[in-house]
Amino acid sequence: MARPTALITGITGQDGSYLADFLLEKDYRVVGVVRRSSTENFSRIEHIRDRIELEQADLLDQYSLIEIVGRTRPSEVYNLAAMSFVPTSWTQPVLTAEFDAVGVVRVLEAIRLADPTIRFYQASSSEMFGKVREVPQRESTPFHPRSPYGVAKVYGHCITVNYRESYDLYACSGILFNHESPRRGKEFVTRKVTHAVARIKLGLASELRLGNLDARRDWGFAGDYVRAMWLMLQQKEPDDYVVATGEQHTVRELVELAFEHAGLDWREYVVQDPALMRPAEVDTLLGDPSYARQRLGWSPEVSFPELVRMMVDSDLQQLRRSGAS
Ligand code: NAP
Ligand code: G4F
Repeated sequence: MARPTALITGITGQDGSYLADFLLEKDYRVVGVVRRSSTENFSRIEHIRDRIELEQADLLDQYSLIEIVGRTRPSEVYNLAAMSFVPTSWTQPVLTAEFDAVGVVRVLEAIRLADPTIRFYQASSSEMFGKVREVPQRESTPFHPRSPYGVAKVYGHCITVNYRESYDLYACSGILFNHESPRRGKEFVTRKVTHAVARIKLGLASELRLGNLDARRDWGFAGDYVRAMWLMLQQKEPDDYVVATGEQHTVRELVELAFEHAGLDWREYVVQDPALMRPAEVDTLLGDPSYARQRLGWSPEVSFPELVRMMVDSDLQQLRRSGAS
């Protein structure tokens, strides 16, 4: 049998890089979509650069997507590309809507025109639940987004469901709760904390400024979550799934664990900064992954303390290797 081809938008991001690793292990031909930039940043996929194909296209450009889907003939398309940092969505709301909302329908249109048998995964988000209507959140929980990012993701989710119902596409929306890793961007709170802990430990910094320490999140490991994405596209029928650990922690707990792992007392270093508070916060997120467990046989393998320790250790190692201490 010929190798299946997967096309990944957002391959240079955290999830794209883990998904590419995972699909290569399964002997897929992996085609990654990258947008043109004056300086390449392929650091997350450097280790697999010679095993994947990279193609230039942009979620803002309909023709580039039609051309790439038509030419590379994938059997699966994973749409992971997005402006993914919630605070930026208040300063660039129109761009966020273009990437994260209209971008999804551009990819769906490319599939519909090139080959409607292609299986499609949309990276939806627990941010859609926002001001949560029930605890824990499941597939049927109503949405109440609290940021332009969350609003755009609701459109992406709904248009995916709509194309499934209108055109009979095999289109799935994965409602993923926060997932992290050593490859997480340094602006997100987990990596911001673990990177700062490593810098403080090595004498490179003496303070960490944070916003809301009381926010609660359901944090998992990105390597576990890309497995769920793939499983969604291997079923008989397409559907939408919540992917989460079913466990919740505060930002304060994250901070305590990370500093403790490095033998430091967080109270000596953490400063709360009102400038880092959000105009409308998502106070609490807790997912119910029972449907994914039951239908996909999926469950997370890395616990929250393991995840935090993995990230602190990786940041320490990276800084030491770069000779930073
Ligand atoms: P990430 O690390 O920020 O990666 C985002 C990717 O999107 C990057 O590869 C980026 O490319 C690409 N991108 C952005 N705008 C683009 C455009 N106009 N055209 C083409 N590519 C573009 O995000 P992530 O954490 O891997 O998340 C992956 C997806 O899952 C996103 O859609 C995110 O919203 C969603 N999600 C994430 C989480 C989470 O906790 N991580 C939870 C739920 C949903 P550049 O390298 O060129 O910037
Ligand atoms: O790490 P965060 O920036 O992630 P957030 O906003 O939950 O969004 C992430 O998860 C979503 C899934 O629910 C994804 F869709 C989205 O793309 C992204 O991956 O913030 C987590 C919490 C927030 O409540 C924030 O207010 O941490 C709080 N926080 C406190 N101090 C901080 C900080 N967040 C950041 N980024 N920086 C701080 O200094």
